[in-house]
Amino acid sequence: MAAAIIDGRRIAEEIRGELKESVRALKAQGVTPGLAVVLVGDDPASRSYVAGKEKACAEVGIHSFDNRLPASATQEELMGLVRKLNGDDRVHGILVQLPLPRGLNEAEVLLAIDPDKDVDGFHPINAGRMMLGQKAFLPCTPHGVLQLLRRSGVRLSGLHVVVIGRSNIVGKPLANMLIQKSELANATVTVCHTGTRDLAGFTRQADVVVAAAGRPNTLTADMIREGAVVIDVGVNRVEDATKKSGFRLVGDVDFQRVSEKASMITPVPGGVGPMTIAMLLYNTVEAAKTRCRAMRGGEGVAP
Ligand code: BQF
Repeated sequence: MAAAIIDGRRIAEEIRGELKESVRALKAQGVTPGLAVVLVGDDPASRSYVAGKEKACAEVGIHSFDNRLPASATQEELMGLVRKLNGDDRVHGILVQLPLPRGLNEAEVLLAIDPDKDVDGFHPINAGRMMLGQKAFLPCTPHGVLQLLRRSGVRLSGLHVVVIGRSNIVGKPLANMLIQKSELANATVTVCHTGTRDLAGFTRQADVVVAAAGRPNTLTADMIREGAVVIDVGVNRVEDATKKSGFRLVGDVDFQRVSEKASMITPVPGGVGPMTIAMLLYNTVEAAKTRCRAMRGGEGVAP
């Protein structure tokens, strides 16, 4: 089977179009959604991700506040900045670009972000709410994967999804979201990782495989069932002398071969990556809506 390519750029654009409408409505009520972006240090990949996020904000009408600290910044400086942003009423969402430079305590920084401004969904409060099926900011990449599947017509209910990877940012939250008894999910989930014996034995039983291992060629054609749906979350830079940048992006999947056997597959670039950014914008707009409602009396004392 030659797989249909799931076009993440197109679906992300569709979502940005929906968000533009919401932003218009918010602005009409006097609220401009604001996202504070915090970049510490000068890692080239992080700079490029931040640039992409700020550009996407501008496109839908979200005001982005750019905050940069040198790699030499102390934990206290960073904590001070986060606290300042927590108290800034123009800021509805706070994004601290990860990974932080060596020596900075990521967990402590994420814990300092106001959970109601935690648009990355990494605060333990949001992780807990999500796991309990309560309203929460959902981590952007896993939420992007769910939206990509839904908008491609894949109904997950009852399907067997094999997730490869158990990171706090992708694998763990995605597995939790997939098992929720909800419209988007209700799947049967297997989580595989570097400690899994006979990975192929699991992936061959999957209706949907999500590769989020962070290593090229983790998923090869012999490892999937004919007609499986394959989602590639990997974003790996590999050297490529023919590129101006000196590298190209590849996923975790052997795209060439796997796409001959799968029924649907996401490319890299242009698959999950653009959806990650779209869901960040979505969370920021949701944060602004919540504050807009609070201003309009939702939090007032009963008459
Ligand atoms: C695309 C990320 C690892 C570590 C920290 C579009 C992105 C990537 C690819 C992007 C990522 C990966 C981000 C494409 C944000 C996804 O066209 O394929 C967008 O910007 N991402 C990040 O902020 O931090 C990371 C991966």
